[in-house]
Amino acid sequence: MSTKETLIKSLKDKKAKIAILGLGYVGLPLAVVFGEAGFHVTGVDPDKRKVDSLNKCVSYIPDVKTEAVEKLVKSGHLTATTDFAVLKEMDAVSICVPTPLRQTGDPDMSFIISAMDELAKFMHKGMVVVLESTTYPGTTRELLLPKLGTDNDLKIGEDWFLAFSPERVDPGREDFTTLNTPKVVGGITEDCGEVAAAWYAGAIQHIFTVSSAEAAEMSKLLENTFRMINIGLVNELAIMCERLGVDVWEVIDAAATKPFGFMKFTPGPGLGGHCIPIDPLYLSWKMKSFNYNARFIELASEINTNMPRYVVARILDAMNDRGKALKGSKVLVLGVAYKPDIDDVRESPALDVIGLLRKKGALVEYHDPYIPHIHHEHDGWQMDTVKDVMKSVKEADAVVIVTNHTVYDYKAIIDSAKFVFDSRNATGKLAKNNEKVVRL
Ligand code: SAJ
Repeated sequence: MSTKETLIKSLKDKKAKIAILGLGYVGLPLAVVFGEAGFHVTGVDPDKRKVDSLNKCVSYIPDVKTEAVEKLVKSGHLTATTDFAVLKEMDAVSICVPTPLRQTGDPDMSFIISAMDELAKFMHKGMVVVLESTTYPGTTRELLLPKLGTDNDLKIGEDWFLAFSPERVDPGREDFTTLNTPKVVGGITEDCGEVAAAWYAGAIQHIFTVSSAEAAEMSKLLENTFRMINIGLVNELAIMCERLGVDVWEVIDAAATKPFGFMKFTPGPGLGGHCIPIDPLYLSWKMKSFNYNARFIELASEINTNMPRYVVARILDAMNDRGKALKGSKVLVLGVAYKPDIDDVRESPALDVIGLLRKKGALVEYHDPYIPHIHHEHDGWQMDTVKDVMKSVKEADAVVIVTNHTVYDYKAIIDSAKFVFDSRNATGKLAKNNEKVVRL
């Protein structure tokens, strides 16, 4: 049997040893899905706290139940280590490390490069490697292929196999998980795609194979660029509707009654999270090397990035209309996580809104049941959440809803507040003909 046939057989028999590099919100769910499918999985992460937690049968990712980890660790289907040397025993390796942006807006490939440099030391014949981290098209072929294969005298598609398969984890979502979300797989060669698909099909319910790693890389960027651009569209619609004196929320609800050919997005104070505001910029960055300017991405990014400033300008106008200067006023910001009902503040527009309000001289406090403390790295300020939200609502000159957590009682907030600016339409019908409430 060829190396490929032997590897596919060991994958189908679940005898192949699996490693997941990076045990975060993507890697840990993937490790559990492979473990529960019957594979023996070794999680590798430089963060000793993560490794120790898992080996003590405790999950640190909300989407992964501790009971699931405990069962796999006790049955021997899941172990964790900080020692990359285990990779020399592995047959299949999935790389799930972060791909943030640098301050300059360029891709930060340092996590992929350090994982790749470690893996390169332990590459051997008969391995399949899959990159899951969202990145610019070409990364798998241009970066991983030479470093992992060529430098180790391993012939791609014969001695070893390399593919890209984008992660589609949506933190907090329960209906679609790693197990049942269709998984796109694209290989450096056709044989690479076949081996990677055979591996993933052993654990994940639906596999969609594309003809190349680049097609798989690009499909992920389309998914998230689609979202970013449509959010930019409705944000600009909010600005236009305000000029026209039209209620943007009513307009969107009306358009959303169309049962086909429309997908509802809602305006807000800006774009947060570690996917949507960042992934599309990997594509526009790559296109610059082809002397191509990805105008849709640049424009949407400009609109979305400007939304915190637009929100503060609207607050300032609304308070002026009520004879109140923003300077010296007490402003309470409700919700700072990047989206409702989660505890993640990465790239949250709330930090920009608070920073701009402070620059206008407002006395700003915040409340968020999920985020006890925030700090603005660039401007250097930090603060703790207020403890008694309704007391702070009563004392504030203005309450600004930035993240519409479902835990808030918006009717009670409106009743107790002097003035509410609602950037998320959290107040909905309560805002209708209510002098106390202004919506984006
Ligand atoms: N946002 C809006 N208006 C919208 C939708 C979102 O302003 O109509 C804002 C959110 O408040 C947030 C940001 O955009 O600040 C991102 O929101 P998101 O719903 O896209 O949430 P994420 O960042 O958790 O996106 C993830 C993505 N998952 C992956 O990239 C693997 C995305 O592809 C998913 O579609 C999305 O979850 C989801 O389905 O909610």
